[in-house]
Amino acid sequence: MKREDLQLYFIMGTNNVFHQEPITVLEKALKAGITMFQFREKGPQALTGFAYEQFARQCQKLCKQYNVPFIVNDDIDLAVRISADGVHIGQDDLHVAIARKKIENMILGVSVHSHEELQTAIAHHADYVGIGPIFATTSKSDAQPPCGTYFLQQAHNLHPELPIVAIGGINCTNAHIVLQAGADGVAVISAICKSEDVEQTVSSFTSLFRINK
Ligand code: 3NM
Repeated sequence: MKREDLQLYFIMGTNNVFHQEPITVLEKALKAGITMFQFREKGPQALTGFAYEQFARQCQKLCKQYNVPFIVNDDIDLAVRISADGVHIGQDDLHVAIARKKIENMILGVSVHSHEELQTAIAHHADYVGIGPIFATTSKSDAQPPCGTYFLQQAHNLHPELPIVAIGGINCTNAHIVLQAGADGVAVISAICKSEDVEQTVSSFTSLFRINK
């Protein structure tokens, strides 16, 4: 994984999209320049069974066309079965050490909220960590309270070699704050899923990288 891959990390499941086909949103976002994609099919009306895997494969195929890494949230078995590029796990999911063993050399991303979790992720060779929610979010029902940029900044200063993506309530207007605090990129759901002009939104994010880095 290149750390630039984290610059604009789009996360989506069918639950996050309202007025368009989810796959259309993904295609627009890929065309406009997202750098990584996470398949996160969760929540009350989430797809299950065959439809779930079929949708994952559809998203994966599109990502391949645009040469963008395809990451699966939580579901390590699915990731291995369909040969995804990687897996992202939270602290409630499979323990980092077990995940690393199961996925071998695939990309491993881990959400961390404390120095202890950060150390564990590093010890088990996470390829990147996610830190959040930086700002308030409505996209994750069990999200912790917003944590601001303090921990992000500390994590970056202590481990400058570790790729970090910031998440939670990030949009085109506040993204510069997390980039200045040391994040390599931003992970977003609603900023893109709820955008009326996905291409324009993606371009606004990507232009930040030309200014900030
Ligand atoms: N994980 P939005 S916050 C999936 O803090 C997720 O670990 C978070 O969605 C964490 O960009 C979050 O719409 C939701 O705020 C991000």
